[in-house]
Order: sequence, then structure tokens, then C-alpha cells
Amino acid sequence: RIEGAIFDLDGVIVDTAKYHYSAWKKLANMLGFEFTEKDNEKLKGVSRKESLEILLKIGGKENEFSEAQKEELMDIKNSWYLEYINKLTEDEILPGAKELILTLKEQGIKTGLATASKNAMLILERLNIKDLFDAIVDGTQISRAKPDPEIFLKCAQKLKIDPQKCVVFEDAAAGIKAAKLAGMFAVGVGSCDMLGEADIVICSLDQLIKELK
Ligand code: G16
Ligand code: MG
Repeated sequence: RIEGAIFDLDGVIVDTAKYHYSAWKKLANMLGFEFTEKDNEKLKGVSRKESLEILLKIGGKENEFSEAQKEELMDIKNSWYLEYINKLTEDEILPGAKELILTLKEQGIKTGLATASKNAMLILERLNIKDLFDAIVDGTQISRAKPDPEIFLKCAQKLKIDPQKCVVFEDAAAGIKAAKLAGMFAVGVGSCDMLGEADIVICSLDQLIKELK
């Protein structure tokens, strides 16, 4: 029986994925190359550092910058991203997300948030949804990025629930992989071609909540 539901943030609870994409695209353009929506799939769910490495590789610039310069590039990208985040409102919570979390809680299921983002606390505050979660693990609390299972295992531990009794909602291939490695039931939110490793794939949380009714 499922006792815990763990949610990813970007792309599942809120559509910040588009803001990450805009900021990374701007950085790529600044460095003199194009960055497409298809390229962006590879960055979903992945840490900021890992995202930069993938982006530089796409532009053929993986050997051009020192570690200090890479830190600067990440800071520039993050400052652009924060311009969007500072304007984020509750309207941008994805349809069905809040309702699903509340429904699960009513049924006695504990809820967790597991996000690679180091900006998660700011996002949760802007959306006013921090209290929906019994446990939160963000990018500041982990040492290994998804697809490593660390983030989900840590969340289950905080919830005091056996990983096998947890279900994960994820929009990124790296996140699905991490959930499976953690021994959890993985629900892909998005399209089947991206999330093939998931146990099931749903279009959106809104679709799921409608089916539950
Ligand atoms: C999110 C996004 C990733 C992003 C990562 C780090 O993870 O999906 O694209 O690179 O966080 O974000 P930040 O730069 O804010 O630390 P998740 O796990 O919520 O999907
Ligand atoms: Mg995500």
C-alpha cells in the first residue's frame, strides 16, 4: 500500500521549466550558439552545474571555461531566472496539483517535495504552498543530482516511510530514473516518449484528479 507521495517541483507543481529554458537560452545566445526546446529536455530535473555542462557541450564549448568562469555563468543564468521567479504568482501552480495533494492528504497519505532546485524555498513562498508538504528536500540538501536516488531516499526518510511505499510524480527522465533506483513507484507527468522508464505516464495532474473523481 502507498503511504507517501513525493512530488517534483519544476514541471509538476509549477511550470518554471519554461523560465529555466528562457534563461539557459539567453545564456547560450550570449555565448554565441543556439539552444532549442529539444536540447532543453536534457536539462530537466538536472542540477544547475550539470545543466551548464550539458549546455556548454551542446555549444561545443565544454573546454573553454575555468571553474571560476563556470560559477559566473551559473550566477548570470540564475539572476535571469530569478527575475521570472520574483514575479511568480499562485496562478502559475499547475492545474490539479494543489487539489491532488489535498486529496491525498485527506486519505492519510504523507506528502513530500523532492526538487533539485536551490531556489525551491523562494518558489514555495511565492506560491504559498510550503505547508502542503510534510517533508521537503531541495537542491541545497543533497550532494548527488538526479538520476541518483539520494533525493528521493532522503525525502522518504524524512517522511519516515519505506521507499517501496512511496509514489513519485516526475516530469523529467532523470527524475524517473532516480525514483526507480530508489525503489519507488514512478508516475511520469508529460509525454511517453520522454518518460519511457516510468511505471505509468499521465498527461497532467489535472487529468489524474479528474479520473479519481
Ligand atoms: C529543477 C529543474 C532543473 C534545474 C534544477 C536546478 O529541478 O527541473 O531544470 O536545473 O531544478 O534548479 P536551480 O537552478 O533553481 O537550483 P526539479 O527537480 O524541481 O525538476
Ligand atoms: Mg521537474
